Amino acid sequence: MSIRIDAEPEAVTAERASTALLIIDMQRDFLEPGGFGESLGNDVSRLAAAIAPCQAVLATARAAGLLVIHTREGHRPDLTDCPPAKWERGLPGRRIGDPGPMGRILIRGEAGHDIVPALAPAPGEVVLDKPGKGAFCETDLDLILRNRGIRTLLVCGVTTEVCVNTTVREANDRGFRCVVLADCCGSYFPDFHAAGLAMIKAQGGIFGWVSDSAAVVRALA
Ligand code: C5J
Repeated sequence: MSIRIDAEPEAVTAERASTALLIIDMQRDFLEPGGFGESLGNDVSRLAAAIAPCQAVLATARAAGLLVIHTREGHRPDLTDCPPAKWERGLPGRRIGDPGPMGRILIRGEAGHDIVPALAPAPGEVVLDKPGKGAFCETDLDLILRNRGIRTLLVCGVTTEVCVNTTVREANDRGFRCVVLADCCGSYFPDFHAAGLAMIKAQGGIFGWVSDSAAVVRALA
């Protein structure tokens, strides 16, 4: 069955069976008061604003039978999968693996690494642990999408300019069509959020489309 999603720079037509929902890094440490993100001085409400729109899209995607994939950015406790070039860029005492307010920072299994309860994965949904910013880097995401015949991705998550943008660029180069849902994404920096969306849809949609939760709910209803 075909769906038509209102988007910029133009509406997107896709097959429901070949469309997946990809929710990027909606983790407690990035979104919740008292987490790692807030400990760096960030206003986490800018990210938390994306939770309710994501919930609406997630409920609709589940009801429509779409493949749902949740990602989490994080590393093994021994940091063997954390490139030194990534680790060394953190502030001293606030580096990956250091003790944080919700457990060791960006370490798998720690409380802060979990997805926020409002968007908890349902049984059977894919949860993908990724060591990089992009969700394709050193993961089996490409394999999963191709095995399931996916061609179009509805993309939500944080942060717009880092993990969402990196993943969308990777996906575009691999031949997937990406529809980024503006109100389902967030950044600590409003300018970066706006620019991160603008550059996706510029020049006729140079590496994707930008839409929103209401348009996806309408399309899948
Ligand atoms: C994500 C980050 N998820 N900004 N991580 O965007 O470090």
